[in-house]
Amino acid sequence: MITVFGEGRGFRVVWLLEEMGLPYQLRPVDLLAGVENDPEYLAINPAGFIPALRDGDVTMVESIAIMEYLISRYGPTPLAPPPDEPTFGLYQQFLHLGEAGLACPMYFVVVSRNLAPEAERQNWGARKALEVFNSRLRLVKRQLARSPYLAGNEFTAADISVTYALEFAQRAGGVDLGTAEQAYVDRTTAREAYKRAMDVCKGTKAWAEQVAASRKSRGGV
Ligand SMILES: N[C@@H](CCC(=O)N[C@@H](CS)C(=O)NCC(=O)O)C(=O)O
Repeated sequence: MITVFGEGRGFRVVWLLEEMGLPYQLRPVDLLAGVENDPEYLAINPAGFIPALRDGDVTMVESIAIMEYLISRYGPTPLAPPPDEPTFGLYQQFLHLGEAGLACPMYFVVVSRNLAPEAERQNWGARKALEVFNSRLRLVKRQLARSPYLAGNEFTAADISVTYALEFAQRAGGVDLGTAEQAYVDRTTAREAYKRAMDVCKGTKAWAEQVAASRKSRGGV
């Protein structure tokens, strides 16, 4: 049985597993309660971040690497174009840009905004990270002007990677998406597998609902 440890970016992995119809279980990891209180998880990932994956004798971290592992191990799947397809380059680029160019810099914006001591919230590193996120977002905007999904006409794992990053930025980073990016997120998150993943990732679902409710109460949509 495949085990996914932790939500956060683990949501990407759960969404992919739902898209691929593979059986799995989610083992929660509560970072807010302090990962140091979870020795079982620290034995899986001594660095203490989430997510991790266990599949038989294979244990690994890094959400994008985990997605690539699952696709290679249990594919082929239409979620990943084969290397001889013209869309393969775009697919690879956006699969990785979703983490390296978007979610990773956004993480430092989010922790500065929400977790840093008051006096350290406005800092050069967080501003630079937001600048990096916004510059990489231009590549997403340009691609969405060309095709409905990031690797062309079909939904792929690259869309899982980038959708996660855009929703993370919206919910926790104070980022307002443009019309095309919002329409894209509405399209990708309308998928049944996304909804099933949300039902499995109870912490993510509760957080998303709480952010949506507080936005509504402030007069947003
Ligand atoms: N590049 C990693 C990032 C993992 C990451 O930063 N996860 C966050 C939560 S989504 C975390 O565990 N943060 C706590 C820490 O880094 O100590 C991935 O894509 O899996």
